[in-house]
Amino acid sequence: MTARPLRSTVKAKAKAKQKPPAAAKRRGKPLNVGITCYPTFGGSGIVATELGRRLARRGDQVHFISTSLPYRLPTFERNIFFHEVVLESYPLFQHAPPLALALATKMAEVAETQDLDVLHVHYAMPFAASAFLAKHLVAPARLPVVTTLHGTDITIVGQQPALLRMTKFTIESSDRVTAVSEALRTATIDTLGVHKPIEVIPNFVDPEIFAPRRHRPPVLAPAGARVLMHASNFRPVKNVETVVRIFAAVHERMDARLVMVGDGPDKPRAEELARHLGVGKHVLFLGNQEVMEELLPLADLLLLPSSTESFGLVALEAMAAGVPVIASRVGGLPELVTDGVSGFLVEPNDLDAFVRASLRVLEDDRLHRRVGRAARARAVSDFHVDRVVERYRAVYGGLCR
Ligand code: GMT
Repeated sequence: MTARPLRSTVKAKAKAKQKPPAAAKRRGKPLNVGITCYPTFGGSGIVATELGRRLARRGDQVHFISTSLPYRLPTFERNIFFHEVVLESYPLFQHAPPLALALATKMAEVAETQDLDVLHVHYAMPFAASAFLAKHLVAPARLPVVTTLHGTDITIVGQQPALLRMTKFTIESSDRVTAVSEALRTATIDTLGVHKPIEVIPNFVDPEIFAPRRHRPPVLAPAGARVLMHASNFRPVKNVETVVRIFAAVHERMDARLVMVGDGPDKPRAEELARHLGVGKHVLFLGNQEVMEELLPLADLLLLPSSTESFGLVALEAMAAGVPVIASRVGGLPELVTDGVSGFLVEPNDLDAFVRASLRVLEDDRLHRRVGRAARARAVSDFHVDRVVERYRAVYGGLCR
């Protein structure tokens, strides 16, 4: 087996199984959970990784099955194991090695060798298809599959004519389906015609980790300058050029810096636009960063002018850090941000409205403080990691005999 345990030997694992920690015992029998996600930067991978880490901490054994170590997964943590899917190339494969098949093979292998109670895939394509195949590979043994829909797997990728039918079929073949927002649940039913109950389990944040900072060292901007921030994968749906335009307009009125976190296809255009608008030297492109919990509290404002966004995990993380968010009124964002209370919602292409909302909150300290506090309160009360992880755990529990 090519599994790479992150920790421990078979002996330690057997011991953990025999003697669950007291807390886990109170919460029911520890489970063996397989998790598949995209290992690269991106909200779905973060959610899957943080979920797995929490499950492991409460006593479950968590097996990540992926092509590489998910980026937020530490290399050594109790009860967590990593099983690498190795993709072999071959001259006949004109496009790419068949990931879905290699993944299905590895899922089945891990299910059998690790006695998985449940396999949880994050992002429908192609993971729900791989899980479907794995389930059949291990039959007559049981392998309950949970599929969590994250967003573009439904709103963009899953709707491509070449994939639509398979997306719908594999979602419907999952034992349980969850979506990260009500908006995504509705989109799945409306656009794919999925006939299957979909439970909404929102994304989550640990408010101990993402928290406001009382003192903010002037590392991203000189003292006195306001910091506007954006973090994404710089894909067209994120409208990163709009972020730069909003900033340029704000910068005309006050000393400010724009911090752009992440990487992706639209980054060069955003850099070029910043130069073109004459604000190049006030915009910091940081690339992908692992420590969002250290960066976000340094911001005065988070901008998220996406044209579609099923949830907007970075908005939630900013809210937990007490940072007001100005986001598009699209997808699941209204389920997170209450306009004028815990942030601001603006029509996606209304640049003037984004600028007005930004100036309003940056020029009014009392409003800024009030919205920041309300944002944090909302994140803690409705999206606390402990509560959400228990909801996933309940889904698994309902599937395990
Ligand atoms: O395509 C993306 O934007 C990446 C995708 C992902 O896999 O991280 O993001 C989606 O899932 C996140 C986690 O649930 C959500 O917070 C994002 O809103 C969602 N992206 C979109 O809907 C555009």
